[in-house]
Amino acid sequence: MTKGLERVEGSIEATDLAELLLRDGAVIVNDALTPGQLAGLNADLDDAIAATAPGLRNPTEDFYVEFYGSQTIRLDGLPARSTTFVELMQSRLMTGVADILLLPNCQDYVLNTAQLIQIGPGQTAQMLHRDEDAWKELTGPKPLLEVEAMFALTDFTIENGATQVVPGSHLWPPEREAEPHEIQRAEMDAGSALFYLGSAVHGGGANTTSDQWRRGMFFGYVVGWLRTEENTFLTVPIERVRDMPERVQELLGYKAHGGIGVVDVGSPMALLQ
Ligand SMILES: O=C(O)CCC(=O)C(=O)O
Ligand SMILES: [Fe+2]
Repeated sequence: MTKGLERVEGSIEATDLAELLLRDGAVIVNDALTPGQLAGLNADLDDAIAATAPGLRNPTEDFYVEFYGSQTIRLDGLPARSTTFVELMQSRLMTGVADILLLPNCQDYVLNTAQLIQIGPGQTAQMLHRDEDAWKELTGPKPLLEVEAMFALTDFTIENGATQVVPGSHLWPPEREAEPHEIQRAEMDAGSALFYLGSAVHGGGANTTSDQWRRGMFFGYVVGWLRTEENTFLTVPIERVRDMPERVQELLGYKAHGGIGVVDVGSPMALLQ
């Protein structure tokens, strides 16, 4: 039987939300943003969105051109772009569920990525995926790595690309694919959010309108050990790296690993040219 997508109010306790996430893998939280936070995020990001063309600028692999969408505007670096985003990083529900679900698996968690995702008219549906597949080399039993939320900054509708999500799929074996009837859509009003686990199957929806943009902002926390021992991006100034051999630049982490280690959702090598 098809499993529906649970909806709760923004006043829910983090412990209850974490329990629902463990049960379903994904839950809609109504009014996850205050009206001030919704307006703040949109205002902080409006100019950058207006100045950004759809599609990737420096894709790390051809695969990501299609995966991230040629009719979709994506922006990262959100902590530097939006003071409202910085406030949200400490929001009760995000830190609450991350404390409960990730701290058993790490000393502390870190921001994995935050992206403004504005799906434009004509964008086809994104391939369904699990965000934790970014680390697909980790096979076999693994702890939960990531908790995330997609915040609707405009209303999310079936027509404009509301996120596709498969409740219960976080418990599936990695090879199981969703049947069409198992896919739910995260229709929600601006200010609401889809909370989900990195192990839950989901993807952006198709935008079949001719004139609407679906604006969403998602961010996730991952276990803090998913990184290198030395933080060479801070110990070695980028001006010095520019003068180093290309192979050394790659070895210092400026070569993305598929979708990991990206800047502007693309290759950091572009910063060295
Ligand atoms: O835009 C969406 O609704 C989901 C996007 C997504 O899942 C992703 O880019 O990983
Ligand atoms: Fe995703």
